[in-house]
Amino acid sequence: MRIDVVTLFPSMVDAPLSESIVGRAREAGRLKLGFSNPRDFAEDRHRTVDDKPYGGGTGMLMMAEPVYRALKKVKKRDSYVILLTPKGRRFDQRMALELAAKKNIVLICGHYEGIDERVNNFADLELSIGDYVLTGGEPAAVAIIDAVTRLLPGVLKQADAVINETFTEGLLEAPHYTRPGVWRRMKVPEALLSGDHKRISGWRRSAAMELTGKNRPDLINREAYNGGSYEDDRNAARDEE
Ligand code: 6GU
Repeated sequence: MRIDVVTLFPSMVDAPLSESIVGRAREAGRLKLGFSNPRDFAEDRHRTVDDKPYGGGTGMLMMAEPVYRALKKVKKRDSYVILLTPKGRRFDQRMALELAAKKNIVLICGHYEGIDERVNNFADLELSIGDYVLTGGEPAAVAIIDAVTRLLPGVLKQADAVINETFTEGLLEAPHYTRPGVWRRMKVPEALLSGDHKRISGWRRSAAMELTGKNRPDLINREAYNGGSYEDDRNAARDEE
C-alpha cells in the first residue's frame, strides 16, 4: 500500500512512523509513505501558504492553490483522497479495515484554522480522529496510518492478533497478565492459570463485558460493530431521506 501525506510539517508524520512496527513495515516495503509539502508550491517569493478568512474571524487559513498543487503532485487515478479535519466523520476500527484494502491513499493535513473549503471538492472523505481540536491534522495522520498499517498482510507476527482484539468484536478486550503470577501481592486471576480453555474464554468474555460496561457503555447496545461497511451506512442514510 502507498500513502501520501500533504502537509506543511512532514517530519511531524515521518518521525513517529519511523519507529517500531510501522517503521519495520516501511523498511520491508509493505507500506510506502510519501510526502508533498504545499510550501514547495507557493506562488510568491515569500512562499506564502496562508491568508486571512473572508468575512473575518480569528486565525489564518491554508490557501487552496498550494494545497491543490501539492495534492496533484502525488494523486494517482485510483487514489482515495482524505481530508483531515475535526469536522470530519469520526475514524474507527471499521474505517481502518476499509482503508487497509485500498492501494493508494492521500491524506491532506489542515493546519492553523483549516483549509479553504473549495479544496474539499477534491476529497472523497473528511475524517476526524475524535471530538477535540488539534493544532493540525498531522497527529491524526499518524494515528490513522498506524491503525491501517498494522492491518496490512505480514505486518503483525500473528495474523490472528487483529481478530480477537478490542473493537473488532464490538467489546473492549479482557485484561492481560504476564509473569510473575504474583506481583506485589497481586495475583493473576485463577481461571487464566487453569489451562482449561473453555474456562479461560468464559472468564475473558465476562471480564470484557464488565470492562466495556464500566468504560464504554455506549458499545454494549450497538449493532455488530463490523456488520456493515461505511458505504452501507451512507446508503442507509440516503434511503432514509
Ligand atoms: Cl483530523 N484535525 C484537527 N486539527 N483536529 C482534530 C482532528 C483532525 N481530529 C480530531 N481533532
